[in-house]
Amino acid sequence: MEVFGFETITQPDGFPVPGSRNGSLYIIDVTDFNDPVVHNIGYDPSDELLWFYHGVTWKDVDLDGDLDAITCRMSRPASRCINQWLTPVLP
Ligand SMILES: [Ca+2]
Repeated sequence: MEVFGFETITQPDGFPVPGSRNGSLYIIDVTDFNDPVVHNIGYDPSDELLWFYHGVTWKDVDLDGDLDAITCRMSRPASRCINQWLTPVLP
């Protein structure tokens, strides 16, 4: 509610096991529990690495008054783990 003005669930997705797929970071609008709307805010079509997201902390990083998503993501096969800062913009 605090970030988007309506009820949401934040869902980090993916895990680096054989046969797994690319993960992402999803915002799920649960205003209507019978018709949830899923928004993918972690997907970058230009990125060729497979990323897996492991958690989210909401913090206003740039001090603009809006909470930003800080997440840790890991890639496969490079096995890099980095912190990422996302400004969530829903379509
Ligand atoms: Ca901000």
